[in-house]
Amino acid sequence: MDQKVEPGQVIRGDSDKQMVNRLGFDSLTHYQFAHFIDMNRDYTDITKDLPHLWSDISTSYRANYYPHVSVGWDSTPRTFHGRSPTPPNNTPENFEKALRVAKKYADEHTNQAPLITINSWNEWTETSYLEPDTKRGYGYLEAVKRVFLQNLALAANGATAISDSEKTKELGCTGKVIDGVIATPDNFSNRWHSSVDQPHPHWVEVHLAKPSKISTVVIHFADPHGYPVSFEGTVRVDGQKLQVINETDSQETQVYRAKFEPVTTDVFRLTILASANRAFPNAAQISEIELYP
Ligand SMILES: [Ca+2]
Repeated sequence: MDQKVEPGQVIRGDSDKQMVNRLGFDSLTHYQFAHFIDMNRDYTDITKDLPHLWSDISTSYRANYYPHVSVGWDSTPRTFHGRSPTPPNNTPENFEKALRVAKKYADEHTNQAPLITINSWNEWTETSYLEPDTKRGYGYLEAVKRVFLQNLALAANGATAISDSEKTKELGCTGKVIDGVIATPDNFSNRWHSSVDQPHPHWVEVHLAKPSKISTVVIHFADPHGYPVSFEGTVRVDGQKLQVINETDSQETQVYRAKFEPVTTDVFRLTILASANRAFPNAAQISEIELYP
């Protein structure tokens, strides 16, 4: 048993391990890859080393070790000299692979909390941040979402979609509401577009692979001039229709998010009663519908 440290007492000569044990910490993690990993190489090579590095640390300390993932590392925004190695190829795709390695580690260590740490939300001066920017957009945040949240409405997860109608020049477009591709204001070709020959209401319906609990819907719109302003979302429960969202004067031009009481269902229908573009009053369009537990 290590000697207890009293308030004000000075202990010299301890190793990191001795000090952590002496102070009685019950968990450990890291703040940055740069503090425990050779950074002078490709981000994908760093990722390969993570599992055995974490395991070595975990077995060296009494406290639980929680795996850490850094978005990147480059401190030159705030330093003029002494440039340190900066690992290339920390793309959102490779960051996602590192997160999957961390999730696997957490899933395998069932004796501790399912927790990982990420550097960071907004460490811009070390070029390690999740926040969106002009280079990667929402790429890093989308990577976190893909790893830790299962979008039940994805075609890749067995969902299918039907709609009341499609625009003649975009036949087959209904499937685009569940393909995982999200329109941007500059390129909104990834969308379901209703017939322009029939008036509102229009609807698009997502059928899940199996009845599942959902409590969150995210709806991505397409043309920033043609977003829905009045719409409702319903689910089917025991053959009955249950309304979970209802908006009559929405001003959101790109994405709508809503949480509701958890409900188990296999069908979500979005019915659009009116859209914003008065030049095309019959047109309704949606780029993506996401459903989460
Ligand atoms: Ca889509």
